[in-house]
Amino acid sequence: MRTEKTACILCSRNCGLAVDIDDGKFVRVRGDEDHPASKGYLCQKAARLDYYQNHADRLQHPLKRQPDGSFVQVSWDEALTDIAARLLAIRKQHGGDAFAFVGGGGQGNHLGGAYSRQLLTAMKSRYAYNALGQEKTGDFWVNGRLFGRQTCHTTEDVEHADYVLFIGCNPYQSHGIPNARDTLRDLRKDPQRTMVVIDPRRSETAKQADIHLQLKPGTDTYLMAALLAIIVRDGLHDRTFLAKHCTGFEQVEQELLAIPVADYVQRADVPLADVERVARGFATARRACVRIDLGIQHTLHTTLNGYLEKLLYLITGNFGRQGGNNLHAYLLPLMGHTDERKKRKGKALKRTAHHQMHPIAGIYPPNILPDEILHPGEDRVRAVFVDSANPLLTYADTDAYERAFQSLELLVVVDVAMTETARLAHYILPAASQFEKWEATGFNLEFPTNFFHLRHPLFAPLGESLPEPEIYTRLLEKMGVMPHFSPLAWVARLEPNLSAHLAYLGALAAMLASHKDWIPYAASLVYRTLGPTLPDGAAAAAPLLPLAVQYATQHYAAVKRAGHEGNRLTLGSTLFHAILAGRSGITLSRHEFADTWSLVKQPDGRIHLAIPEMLNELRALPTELPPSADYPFVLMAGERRSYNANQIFRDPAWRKVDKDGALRMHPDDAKTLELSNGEHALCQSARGEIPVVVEVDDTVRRGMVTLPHGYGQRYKNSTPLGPAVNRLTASDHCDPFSKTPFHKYVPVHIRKVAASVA
Ligand SMILES: Nc1nc2c(c(=O)[nH]1)N[C@H]1C(S)=C(S)[C@@H](COP(=O)(O)OP(=O)(O)OC[C@H]3O[C@@H](n4cnc5c(=O)[nH]c(N)nc54)[C@H](O)[C@@H]3O)O[C@H]1N2
Ligand SMILES: Nc1nc2c(c(=O)[nH]1)N[C@H]1C(S)=C(S)[C@@H](COP(=O)(O)OP(=O)(O)OC[C@H]3O[C@@H](n4cnc5c(=O)[nH]c(N)nc54)[C@H](O)[C@@H]3O)O[C@H]1N2
Ligand code: SF4
Ligand SMILES: [Mo]
Repeated sequence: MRTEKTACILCSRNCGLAVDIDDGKFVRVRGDEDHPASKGYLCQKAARLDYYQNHADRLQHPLKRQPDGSFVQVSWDEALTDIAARLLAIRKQHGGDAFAFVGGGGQGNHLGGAYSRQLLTAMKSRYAYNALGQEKTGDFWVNGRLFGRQTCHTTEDVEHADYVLFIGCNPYQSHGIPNARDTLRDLRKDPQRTMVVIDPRRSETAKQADIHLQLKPGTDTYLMAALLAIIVRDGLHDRTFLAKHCTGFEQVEQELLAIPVADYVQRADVPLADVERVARGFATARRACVRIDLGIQHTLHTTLNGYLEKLLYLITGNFGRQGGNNLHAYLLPLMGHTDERKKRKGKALKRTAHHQMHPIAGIYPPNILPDEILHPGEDRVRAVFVDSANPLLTYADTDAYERAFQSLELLVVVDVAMTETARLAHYILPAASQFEKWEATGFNLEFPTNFFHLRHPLFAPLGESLPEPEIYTRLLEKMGVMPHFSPLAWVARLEPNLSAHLAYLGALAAMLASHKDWIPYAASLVYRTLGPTLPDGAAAAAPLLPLAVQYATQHYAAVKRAGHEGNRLTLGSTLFHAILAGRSGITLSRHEFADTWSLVKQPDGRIHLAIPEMLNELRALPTELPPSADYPFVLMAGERRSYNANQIFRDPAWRKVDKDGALRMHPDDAKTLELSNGEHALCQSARGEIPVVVEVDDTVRRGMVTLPHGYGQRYKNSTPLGPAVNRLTASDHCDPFSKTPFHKYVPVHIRKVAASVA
């Protein structure tokens, strides 16, 4: 038995862990007091991590599908040689647009993404689809217009705010803010601070709130517009801030003053007096911030909601200061910048063949992929790589995904487990688990202090499984896109110290300057050259050297403030060494609040408040349609609860409670349908039907029902365990602009059935 430091991989907080391990198993999981961000915090899910590491669906060998649908074990060499040949043939015959890459990282694994991304360049394709394209791209698009780049991402200083608006998020269960339960408790206990929750369910977070606005599902747009309208009507906006830091306020003000406050509040079905109180309290608080999540991103008017939410903290001047919302720096970039109005290198942005959809932040939305594969045009997508994602359960419209993936000429899945998606693949490539390789995430989204945690392997890779850096580098070598000699071979003789790294970086820059075609493959090049010289087999971490140098250059003073030593030349290498050595994670940088302004990327350094597309949508807001008679309930298809964690666990034994993933329903509705706890029902949408078990629960609004996210796996090839919610969701039920799904607003019909029928 030994104790090791690592981090939790179940949500974006990646809390630091101290784990006792023995014989390939997690024996005990505790919070790591030495982790600079989580400081010993964890939630109940982390204790169950062994169910990720050890279970019956783990993949051990590359598998190739046979014509009869069964899989046979093949060697890595055979698999990668054939995949490379088939990819090259597809590229030659149909061009790069025939290829799409799906996924590339989950809640704990983004290091592999630096490597897998290279495959898109090798295929001459731009089609990167991932989960961010089904939740956050509307938000990224708004950031691009307000702050100048879609990479300008905001964070919220809930810990220091006097007034916090939680809109459509449930941090008690889903986290997303530092040490969520402690932070919420501190907020609740302090009589000087106010916590407001806007949520149609009396969520675990709402139960702790000073004010809960239990609005009708899907009406946040009206409620936020009303809050903003009250603020400008009553002159509570921050004129000094707006004049100094923003442009376009007059246009926004004009639109807001035209909003029929009482009417909008009525649509949201919350008391007007409470809304007035919140508007005033928020706008006059000394320090206030807004935290949002899927409750407004997975529902009607997604992109507009993102705009209104940001206006709340911007027009009140709660930006660029403690306790407000702020921009932050990145070490590993999670997204790019792709402004659909601008031409890139003389060419307009790549639009998809069928939907003519442009990328946002470099990402295409999963809702359109089935159509891009299934449409009859010559320019359809024919080959797909899926990595660290299980679209057959997690993307909207399972039926469409099944048909689309079954029609592909080549589907390759890279995963640690035999998933629903993998079962449709031509090749399944086994990845080493996140505790069997060097890993890290780009969820370093903090400000003013930011952190990074490079995790080291705790166990040997299972069977023949390999880390993604090795899988993709080998594949690129097979495809012949990497240099077939090692131009930096001399680095192997160097000790991994500061001066060697400076010499290496110089040589790398010189080499890439004369071989520009190798630049897109820099991750694998650095992995193959610098990688083997790094201590403890940390080759996969090699691309962090150039990234650390870039970070130290851009945030020099902040990196120094975090205690890293060096000068303009050496600071990046020192930072890289600290990352390699820091088993509990490290503090990357300490910014000052005023630095937020250096992160704003508009040429004039100001925030551009008026976004014409959004103001047009705001002006033309329709009266919401009541749920139809055929589908009288609004289903929240994908709720975060105490025992769900995306698709990271497959063995249902990990759940201590809620084994069925029950449908929550208000007692009055249950009474009308003559349903009681534990009884069976069919939940039917216009798209599909699934069996559910009912849980009568007065925390949901009447007319609303909820099902959890993260169920429906076919563990050991069983029938689906719990609700496979995306059987109910439709590809075209999404935001017209960003194409992100309306998972929190799925009209359904509920019918009681006997257990035998279910
Ligand atoms: N336990 C657990 N935690 C997780 C995950 C997990 O699977 N399990 N997944 C992680 C991931 S990938 C993500 S993206 C985050 C998501 O984290 P959250 O967005 O916080 O989680 P959800 O439960 O999906 O939705 C949040 C809240 O939105 C409310 N809601 C539903 N409809 C509406 C509406 O119309 N308006 C408003 N205002 N609210 C509405 C719900 O009642 C719910 O309380 O969670 C992360 N954390
Ligand atoms: N209806 C509905 N659908 C939803 C949601 C909802 O609320 N409602 N939520 C959405 C949200 S916000 C998200 S983020 C997505 C998440 O859905 P996905 O993006 O599909 O990601 P995950 O569920 O995190 O898991 C993906 C896969 O990664 C595999 N994996 C784990 N570790 C590794 C590794 O080290 N390497 C490799 N190669 N694979 C690994 C797991 O086995 C799993 O199969 O689901 C979305 N789908
Ligand atoms: S699930 Fe999230 S909050 Fe809970 S221990 Fe893991 S990383 Fe921390
Ligand atoms: Mo997510």
